[in-house]
Amino acid sequence: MKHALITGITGQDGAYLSKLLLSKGYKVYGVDRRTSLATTDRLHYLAVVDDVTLLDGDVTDQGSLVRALRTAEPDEIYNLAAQSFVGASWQQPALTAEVTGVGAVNVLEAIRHVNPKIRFYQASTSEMFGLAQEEPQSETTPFHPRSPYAVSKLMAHWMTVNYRESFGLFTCAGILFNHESPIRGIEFVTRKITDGVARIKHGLANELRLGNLEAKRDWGFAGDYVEAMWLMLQANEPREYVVATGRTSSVGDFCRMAFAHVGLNWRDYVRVDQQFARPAEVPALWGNATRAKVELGWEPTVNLEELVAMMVEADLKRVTEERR
Ligand code: NDP
Ligand code: GDR
Repeated sequence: MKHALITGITGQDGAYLSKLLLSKGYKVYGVDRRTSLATTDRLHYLAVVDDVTLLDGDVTDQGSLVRALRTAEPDEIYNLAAQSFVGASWQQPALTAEVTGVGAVNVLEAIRHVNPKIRFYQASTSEMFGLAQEEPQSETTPFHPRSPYAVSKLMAHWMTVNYRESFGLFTCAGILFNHESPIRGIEFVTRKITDGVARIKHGLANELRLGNLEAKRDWGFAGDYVEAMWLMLQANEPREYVVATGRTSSVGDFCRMAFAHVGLNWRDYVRVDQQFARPAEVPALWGNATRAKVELGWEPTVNLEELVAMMVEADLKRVTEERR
């Protein structure tokens, strides 16, 4: 039986990846940091909480990682832990660098010392393209990060490549474009919109305040994207891969589709509020996932219309249950 260790197991992707790996017969361990409230809601939502083993640890605490590796004896490690909210990274840049950047180095160092045969996946991001130098973006597009988050991820990305080149470790980096689901964090724009739509539909709110409506993103479904992570670690050679749908839409487009799903016109409810604008914006991202499709046989299965419907329906259900 293969063993996998996931940092960031309590996040959106950690929950979907746990479900995928369990379905493939893995023994799944997760690094779980100490918090004053439980963080296992997403593992409950996908009904995997009883099937994974949580180990106390934090990616900023090297000793805890070494202990986790010794306990789990993983064949594969997926480093998903991060301060992942771009907006917060300007308020807490040093913490973001420590968790999102140095955290990856700590995991790589633990692998180097405990067992260099462990295969490693790094959660890199399309945010590294930032002020994109070409359209669409692929593995060869130059990087231009625009936030402390993206700069931290770029450091982790190059460390991932460097540990392969320096020590021969099997390290892969997935440059994943935005991916969403009903368990996306509420602060990210898609979930904020679908939650807002559900509240407005149920009469609990009468407007939705957003920042830049013109920003464009290539949005996919998280369940599809964790499949790509796993495929990368099964390949013969470690590489970098872009994972994206190949379609880009604006925040305004997402609003239009989400409100239309419940028969409302988004322009009647959405208000622009500069509070949600960013000091430096990433205006447009659009991915070219040809390498992942050709080399890994990866394909997205959920399109944007289906994703919007899935998320709005889940939030309508949640709000209905909250009101009971
Ligand atoms: P989430 O924000 O939902 O999850 C982040 C996870 O990291 C949580 O489990 C969180 O734990 C954990 N974490 C935070 N700080 C630490 C720490 N110091 N030590 C250990 N764990 C920590 O992110 P997603 O699931 O959306 O994303 C997964 C990864 O992929 C992240 O690295 C993200 O930056 C990256 N990514 C995401 C994309 C997306 O569109 N979703 C696209 C490209 C990259 P807790 O529950 O305790 O807060
Ligand atoms: P992003 O996701 O920054 O792309 O990072 P987010 O959903 O936060 O923003 C997407 C775009 O929407 C614009 N926007 C708003 N964003 C938020 N959060 N709230 C608003 O009210 C709002 N109004 C407009 C933003 O300005 C931006 O242009 C996500 C994270 O998951 C990262 O961890 C990951 O690396 C990238 O996706 C790929």
